[in-house]
Amino acid sequence: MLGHNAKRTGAEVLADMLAGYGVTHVFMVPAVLRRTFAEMERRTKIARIHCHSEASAAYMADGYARASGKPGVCMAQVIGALNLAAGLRDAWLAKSPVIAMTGGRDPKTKFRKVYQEIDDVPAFEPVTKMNVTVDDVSRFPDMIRQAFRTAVSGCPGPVHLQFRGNEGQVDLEEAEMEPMVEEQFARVPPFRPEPEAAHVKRALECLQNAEKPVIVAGGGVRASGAGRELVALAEALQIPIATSLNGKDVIPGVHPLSVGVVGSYSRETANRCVAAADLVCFIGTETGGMTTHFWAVPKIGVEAIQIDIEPEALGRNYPLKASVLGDAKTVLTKMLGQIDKQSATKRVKWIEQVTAFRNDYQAKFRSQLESDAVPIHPARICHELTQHVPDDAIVVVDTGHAGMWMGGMYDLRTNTQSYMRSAGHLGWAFPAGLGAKCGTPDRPVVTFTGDAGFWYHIGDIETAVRWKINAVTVVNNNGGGNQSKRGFDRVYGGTQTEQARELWTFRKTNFARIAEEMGALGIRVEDPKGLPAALAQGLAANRPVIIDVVTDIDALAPTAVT
Ligand SMILES: Cc1ncc(C[n+]2csc(CCOP(=O)(O)OP(=O)(O)O)c2C)c(N)n1
Ligand SMILES: [Mg+2]
Repeated sequence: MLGHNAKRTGAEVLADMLAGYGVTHVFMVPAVLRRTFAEMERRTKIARIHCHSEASAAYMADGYARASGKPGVCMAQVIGALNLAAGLRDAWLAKSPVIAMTGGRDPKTKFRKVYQEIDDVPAFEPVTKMNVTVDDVSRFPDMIRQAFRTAVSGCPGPVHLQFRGNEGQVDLEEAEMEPMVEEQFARVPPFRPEPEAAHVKRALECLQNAEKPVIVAGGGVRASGAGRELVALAEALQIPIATSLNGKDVIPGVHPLSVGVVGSYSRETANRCVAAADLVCFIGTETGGMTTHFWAVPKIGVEAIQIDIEPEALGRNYPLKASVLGDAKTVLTKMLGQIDKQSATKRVKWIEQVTAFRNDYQAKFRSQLESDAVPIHPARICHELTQHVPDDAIVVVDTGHAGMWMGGMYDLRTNTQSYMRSAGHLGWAFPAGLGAKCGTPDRPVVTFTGDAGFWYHIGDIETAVRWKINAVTVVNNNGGGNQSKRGFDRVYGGTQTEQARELWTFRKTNFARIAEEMGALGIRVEDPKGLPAALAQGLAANRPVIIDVVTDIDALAPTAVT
């Protein structure tokens, strides 16, 4: 209250509030909010991770958020603001609570061609839930609270605060104000909205009456922490579960009712199961193009029901027989309280068919998964990770081929393992894995990326070494971006010329040696039999580790089955 509070600088208030919300790391390229960084050092234990690009700062904050459930904080001065905005796009697509802070314009000088300055605010509009300017220091307490509240509430997502001054120098000013923290908004989910009883009943009836139902579970189930309830419902009613890429860790892949990831970067078991179903129950998924292979799996017109925390998600792409608005865990718990287990008997045949789909996949892909080929087949890396990643690990995966190989061929073994994937940006995984390790320092983090993906932020090996961020990164190093191979084959009429290969191949590079030069542990693997020992050595190293796996440039991941 004005007149009652001590005078404080914006920097003191911001530092105290970040600490109060439980923020342990912020990710940035200097210089932004300089005084705040000095106050963080004096007043808090927050680690100030200075990285090599604003995009990687945003990806680290995103990885931190997805691993810990707490908002990830990233920052940039005015000239770096759009690099940071670019890095928020993956968080936006994945619905990850990231708080971005930038320096911005001063009303005293704007429109006078200040060095490095443009109006950055509009560029944050498509990638944020809240995009505001903090022009007066007295607004620090309420705007920062609103940023946390917005980032984690409902469907989570990024927010942006632009502070006055190219480096946010408004933090130097003083006002009578108190740091205020609302602990409820320090992590996802702050609320668990209750569904309407009649809607739950109707959806459950649909599930129980179906003979061949399937559940498609997405990132909303993950954000709600509803994996156990989901699996309990599926077991009680004998319903197979497919997931989106974003929801891959809501059920272990080894569970007999798991059919894997459905859609474009998928496993054929899931696509066959979803295509054959007589009822699809979508939970916490936006039913987007990736998860449905552009609405081909399942086809529009299939009988469908949906559970989501966002009203506008319900029925967006598939007309529904029943829709339930609410938190996934709350809805599933209510369903579990009133199920008719007897109804499972009508699904015995369906589960036999689903088991056959599972067995077909294993038989068809075993030779790739267990391949002894040199150069190494990427499927073999997935197989070794399935077997050797620790029970409490977080696996972080890049997009493109990395997303296809791992989405389709890697299996979580336990419900204590986690999986996070790029929502589309090549290069996201390596920094996101570092952020995940900062957010959950007691858990092993294993990142899987292609070499093209790794090149983007390779400089942040040095960041990992400097800050002792001991993640293990496995590089599927085939000397090119070979997901592009099929596309260039097509446009070159079947056979590629040397010039065509210029469009997707690189110089052969030893990433283990580069890692060593930067102070990390580098391990090069050329024979697949060396993979388990390399992983064991990497996981035990207590240092940042790059495992450079030399793979076959001609190996192409299976495409979606429709
Ligand atoms: C920011 C961004 N730019 C471009 C792409 C398109 N893209 C997808 S995969 C890929 C190549 C991937 O190469 P690599 O990481 O080496 O994996 P590989 O296909 O060789 O296994 C490209 C360029 C993308 N997904 N994101
Ligand atoms: Mg590659």
